[in-house]
Amino acid sequence: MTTMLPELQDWVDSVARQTRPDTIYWCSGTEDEYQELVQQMLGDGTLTTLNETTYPNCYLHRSDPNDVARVEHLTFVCTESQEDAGQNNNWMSPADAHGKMDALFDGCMRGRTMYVIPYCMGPISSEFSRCGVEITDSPYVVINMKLMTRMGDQALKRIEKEGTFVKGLHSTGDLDPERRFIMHFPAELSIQSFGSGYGGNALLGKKCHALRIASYQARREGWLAEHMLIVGLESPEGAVHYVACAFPSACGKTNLAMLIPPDELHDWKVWTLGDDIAWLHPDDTGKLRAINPESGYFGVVPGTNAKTNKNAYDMIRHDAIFTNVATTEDNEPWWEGKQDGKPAKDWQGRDYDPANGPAAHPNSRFTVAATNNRSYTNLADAPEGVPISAIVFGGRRKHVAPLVYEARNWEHGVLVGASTASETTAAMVGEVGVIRRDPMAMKPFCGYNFADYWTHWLNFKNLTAHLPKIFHVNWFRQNDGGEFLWPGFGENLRVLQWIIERCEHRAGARETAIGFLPRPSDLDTVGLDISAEALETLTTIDSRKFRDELISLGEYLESYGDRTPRELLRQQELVLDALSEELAKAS
Ligand code: GTP
Ligand code: SPV
Ligand code: MN
Repeated sequence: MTTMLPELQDWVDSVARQTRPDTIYWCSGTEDEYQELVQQMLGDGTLTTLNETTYPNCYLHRSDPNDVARVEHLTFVCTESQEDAGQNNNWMSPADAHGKMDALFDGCMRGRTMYVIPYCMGPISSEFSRCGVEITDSPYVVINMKLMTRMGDQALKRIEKEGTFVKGLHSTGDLDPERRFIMHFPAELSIQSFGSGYGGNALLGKKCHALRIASYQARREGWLAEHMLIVGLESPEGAVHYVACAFPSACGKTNLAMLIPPDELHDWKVWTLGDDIAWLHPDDTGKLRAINPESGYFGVVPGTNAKTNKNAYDMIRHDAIFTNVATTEDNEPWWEGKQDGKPAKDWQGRDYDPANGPAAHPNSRFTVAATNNRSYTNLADAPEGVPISAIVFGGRRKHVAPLVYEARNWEHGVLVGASTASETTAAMVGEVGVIRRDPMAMKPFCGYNFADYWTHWLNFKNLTAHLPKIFHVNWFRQNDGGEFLWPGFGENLRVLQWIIERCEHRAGARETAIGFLPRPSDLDTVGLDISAEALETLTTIDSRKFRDELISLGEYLESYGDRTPRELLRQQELVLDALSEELAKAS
């Protein structure tokens, strides 16, 4: 096949001249194509079948043991000026990066098939959607893109009509971590990824396009591309709200997006619109509307069970791809926290031995189409998206951060977002459990200077009349014994309920130096198994510790130099002064 769009045809031809594949294959996105690729990969061992009775149409992929997570240290934003990429990104000049990548791509697809994947991020007919074409030599990438994006003929038609698309070039190369780079060229709307076949490194529609490139475009065009889930909630009284939440990788987005109400709140309805990325646009009526650019989930497997997340547990029982999980004697997938069965082979295919560490890799993942999820709503396909009532930031914090608090106003909320910090997780290569700053959960994903990004956020004050309220949550507070104080998962609806009632001006709160916190009595805790002491800890702040946080936040914001918006520093000073006053009063 070919295309009528000369720019696309020329690019495909030039990539083929450079990479020298044996064959070029244009993906149509049909079910037959998916099945043919699966059969081919079962033949060469890239995939294996799982138990066909209990896990129909489910396959296991074991990635190279050196290639199991995103590689932030090898991910670059290549703008002409280093300042435009900002200290939040690794930077390389476009010329140097092209030189390096050209050498790596030279002849790298010899003996392989080159797949051309036209895809659309967002509903095909939405004005908010953006298209791309990924060229890859990995059939595993093709089948993942099929589940995760609107891919194939429909997307190609839109691309040919529009004439613009993001160019993503990917090769697994030889999987040598020394020859692995994920390069972004925002000004060229292009991405080049070499040497990894894993997740966000290789499925270029996801983090590379829908966050890094899209955030850069969004700044120019007046919208936001964010690392946020989108969830719809209907109260027993029939009020419907949509909430967008930004938590860092492996900090609970997928779980919150498909939560099941606890028994006491069974009259609530919950729908999943997205579990990882939201594109937010101001509409004509002054509201912020969100679409999910993806159409599937690439979710963390460990911890998923019938109690924590029954929707996810059930949705991965059929038509799913598993990457790096363990398997049982019966050839079912197995992972830590599954609470059913036991591992026979670990994620590397070795006989399971606890001495080798967890049976499933901590960043093992499932890939499924969004329609597999019982709480899927076809609003996820609505071209106009949904209006957002509240934006929620959060992180994984053992200490300091309370269960929930509300920012005073938009500008303060931007500070709250910028202050987000979290313990690192297995979603990226590196040490786990170290607290790092992760403003708006976008540290690994913002395609430009964070200081300019905060300015852009603050500007929405002038763009949109009815801005969402902004909140901060923490499900991960621990006691001295290392146990979670908050039960989390479905019970998080109790916090969302307070958030929604705040938006409706119905719920009570206590005003503090950092914003509004619920008193224990402001939360619906009927039937909740939690001690009064734990609840008290979760809903109070230690002003001294918070003051230390604010001081360190100030230093962090200042480290971005002149580009840091004055308004953000002013907000930081306001909170710091209020905390100092509180401490003075107390002493
Ligand atoms: P990415 O896909 O990497 O962006 O991650 P995510 O933000 O979607 O995180 P996910 O929902 O997959 O959760 C990651 C881990 O956190 C899983 O092991 C979950 O079981 C656990 N988790 C999620 N929600 C909660 C919660 O409310 N409380 C506790 N204690 N753990 C949670
Ligand atoms: C994340 O790390 O935030 C993910 C997984 O959602 S990946 O697609 O690998 O980026
Ligand atoms: Mn994510």
